[in-house]
Amino acid sequence: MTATAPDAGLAEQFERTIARDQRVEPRDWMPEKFRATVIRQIAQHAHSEIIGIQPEGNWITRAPSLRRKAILLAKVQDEAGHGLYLYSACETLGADRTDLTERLITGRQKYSSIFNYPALTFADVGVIGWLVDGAAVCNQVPLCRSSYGPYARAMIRICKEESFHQRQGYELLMTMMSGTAGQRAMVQDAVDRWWWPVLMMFGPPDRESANTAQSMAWKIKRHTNDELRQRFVDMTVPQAEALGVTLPDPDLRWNPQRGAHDFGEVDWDEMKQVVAGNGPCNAERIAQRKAAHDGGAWVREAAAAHAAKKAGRERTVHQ
Ligand code: BYC
Repeated sequence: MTATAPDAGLAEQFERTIARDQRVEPRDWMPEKFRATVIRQIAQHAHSEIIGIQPEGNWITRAPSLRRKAILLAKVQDEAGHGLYLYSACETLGADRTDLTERLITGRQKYSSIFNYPALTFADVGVIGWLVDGAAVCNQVPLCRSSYGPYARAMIRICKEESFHQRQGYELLMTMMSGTAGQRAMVQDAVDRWWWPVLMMFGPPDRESANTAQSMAWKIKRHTNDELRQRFVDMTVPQAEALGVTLPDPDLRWNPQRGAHDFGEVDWDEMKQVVAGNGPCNAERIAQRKAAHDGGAWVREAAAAHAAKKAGRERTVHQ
């Protein structure tokens, strides 16, 4: 692995790489704080993808047609894949996969607040695709230019898939909006419940964001939380109009001076509560993840035993 005590040359080379907008690669020397910050962000991102399977996964058996079931199954499989690329990207920094999972299920590492809200109706599946994946695309496209190479490269494929997810959600909602009055009401109800939690996905306001300044200086993050939240609101308003739904914010309006939408204040206390573990589904999400991890122990043991046996046989052949 890389040295911990830099000679001046290594530190300068790192600074030059960042200044020239080049990528830091796993074998390059990097400050320990840079390594820890990237591990923190990628691990939380990976955990979010894996926990994010649960709200929608619950709907696979109840999707209203074979077509909707196949689409949802494919989407959920994509999210599992994203988790795997991201855990692998973390391993390139020396993080241990078992340790990361332990940190998630013991609550020592965070995952996105959004997945602690329940998906109550099938309209929620559409709204998750449109708004949650839409927010993910908005937040993650700039991460394709993140300064840590394996993260930036993983984000390229993830963003392509997230953008497909966003479109499938929007298409589902378009179909429901051209259905019965009851279906239209279900969509509006789902939008009303998800809108504010989605705005929380971008993180705390810049004035309270502990990590943004350093992460921007290192080009791990390319925009602040508030910049991306604003970009998302501006992008979503015309989509809501085309869909025929109302975004539940009386303060939402176009501001010609700023050339952007003004919008109401997110309930930051609610976000803090959800991040602290007190959201509507936190306990259930972690319990389900832990049960899946414990239930999979025999598979990990069998794979390790098989690998050891195979290595033993290869040693005998080579003696
Ligand atoms: N929920 O200093 P800040 C997906 C934490 S996956 C919970 O601004 P930073 C999808 C933050 O980690 C969506 N915690 O932090 C999956 C920090 O805690 P620590 C996930 C949050 O890192 C399946 C503290 O609050 N996307 O889209 O500069 C299906 C202070 O925040 C949240 C990513 O992970 C939150 N909402 O900025 C469908 C994207 N917000 O570690 C869709 C990559 C903040 O100091 N990550 N915290 O204890 C990022 O872009 C950044 O990490 C964030 C936060 C913008 C999220």
